[in-house]
Amino acid sequence: MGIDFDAVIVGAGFSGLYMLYQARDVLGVSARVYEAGDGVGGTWYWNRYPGARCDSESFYYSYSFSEELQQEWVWSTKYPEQPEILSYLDHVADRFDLRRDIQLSTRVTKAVFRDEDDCWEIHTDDGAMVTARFFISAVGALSAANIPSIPGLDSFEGDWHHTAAWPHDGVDFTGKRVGLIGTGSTGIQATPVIARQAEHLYVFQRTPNYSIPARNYPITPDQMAEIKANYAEIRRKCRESYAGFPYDITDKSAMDVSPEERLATYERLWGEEGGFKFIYGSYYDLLFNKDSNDTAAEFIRGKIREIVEDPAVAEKLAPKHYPYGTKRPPVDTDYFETFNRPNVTLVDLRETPIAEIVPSGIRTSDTTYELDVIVFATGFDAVTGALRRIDIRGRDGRTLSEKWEEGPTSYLGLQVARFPNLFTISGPGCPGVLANMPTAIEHHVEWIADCIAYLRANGFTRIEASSDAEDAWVEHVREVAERTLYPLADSWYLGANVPGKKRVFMPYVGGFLPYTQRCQKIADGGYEGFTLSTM
Ligand code: NA7
Repeated sequence: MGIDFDAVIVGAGFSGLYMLYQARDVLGVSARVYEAGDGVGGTWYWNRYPGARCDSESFYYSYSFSEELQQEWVWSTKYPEQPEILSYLDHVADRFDLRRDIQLSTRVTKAVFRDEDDCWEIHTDDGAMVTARFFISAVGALSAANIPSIPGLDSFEGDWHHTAAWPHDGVDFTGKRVGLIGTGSTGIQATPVIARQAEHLYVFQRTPNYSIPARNYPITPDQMAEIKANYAEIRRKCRESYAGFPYDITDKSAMDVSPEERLATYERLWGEEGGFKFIYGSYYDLLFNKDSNDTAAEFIRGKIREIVEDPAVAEKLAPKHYPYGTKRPPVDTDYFETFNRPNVTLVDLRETPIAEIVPSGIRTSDTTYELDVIVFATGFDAVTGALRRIDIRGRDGRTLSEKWEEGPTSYLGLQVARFPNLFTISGPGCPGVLANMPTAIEHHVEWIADCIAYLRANGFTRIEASSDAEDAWVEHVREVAERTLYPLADSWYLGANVPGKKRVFMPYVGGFLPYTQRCQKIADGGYEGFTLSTM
């Protein structure tokens, strides 16, 4: 039986585009990408909600693999908006002539491993089936939308949208009463923008968030020239860091400095720098030491109380029940300020939970909010959701979804035992979602490409993570997470946002550099923990 492709890749976002480039143009193997959307871009194709932008700075939230690409592309601002990132990815697809191997508007529905000839049968929603030696998931860790099953949604007479499936021609909120559910990074970006247009915006908050101002600015030609001249150093810093960000890491604990010095640091990071530097460029132990964390958390609560004029609203917006940074820290522009607008109301769902959706709006335990539009900014079935929605069957016929019923397992976040020749870019158990994604993605893609090159050079047709290596890695991921404050929050890192999802801390928090070094050592040692074989 012949095989149609060396590699089939699912998804044409940051991961899938680069995986295709590596497979086809670097390794020289045949590859096909299937993408459900009718354009490339992944996250940046789907998330078109008002205010959607990157929380990482443009000059490092981008590919590093091509010097020409990074030298020719010009970013307009520190934090680009969704359309700009989408046009960057469109440019990448054109520049590297990737489109001819991408089949758009096609969803992979099923994939079955064929034991007899070490290949995958991949089924798509157009009724076709192709075979491939390697099946590579580039489906994205934050792509399976989480729409809560609130009773009565079907009865709602207005419009409703999830932020990750936003209409391409936009939504006009003018004169509308809007209810927005969710105050994660997405809700926090969307709130100020919707509030400026809507007649009235009701923000339904289940958990308040420690959001840091972005301090966005346009990048001048001189600044861009300086960034371009320094790309080598910026990229080196990203690769050698704890989380893929090019920030200078301090070895100081927040408890090692005087209260005055700490306050000055936090004021500078809040007032001038903004964004992720607050967590990744302040004190090394904010995520390890509760006392240190308390100093940052209290500082942020103080800022919320300063900004929000109504003290009762400020108290509701000030997070108190989990440490700062243990849920993904949002980055905002005028989020807390928006609650001073007369057309914005905060609804605290801890006090008055949603009872149901009714034809005219949302009914909480104490009143009904009359609405024309409901916006679900309720996040994702993160990391595992998109893969579990595909019927993937490994060598014993068991599905990946069944295997992960009791929590996700993987070896290095790259492979799953009993699923040979399946690679999972940004799978569970890797630093990806905690890191600067493009840096983490480039690492995974290059590791997979090197692995395929090794298998081909040595005549192997199959690679599979051993169950022992997988068990040991899952245990290591758990044990490293236990040493941090992360498990103290009900976050999507833990699957806590999806009812019924097994609570397992999914990202690897042992540090990006130690992780990549370990992956390299495993590869250099002939893929320790994997079984390599020939048909
Ligand atoms: P998040 O960060 O998961 O935020 C989702 C928000 O929706 C969060 O405030 C949730 O509250 C809330 N939520 C979820 N389900 C419900 C229900 N049933 N009722 C009320 N509120 C609910 O998703 P985002 O899209 O904001 O961000 C995802 C990632 O994208 C982000 O971390 C970045 O990496 C980019 P909760 O906190 O669970 O109580």
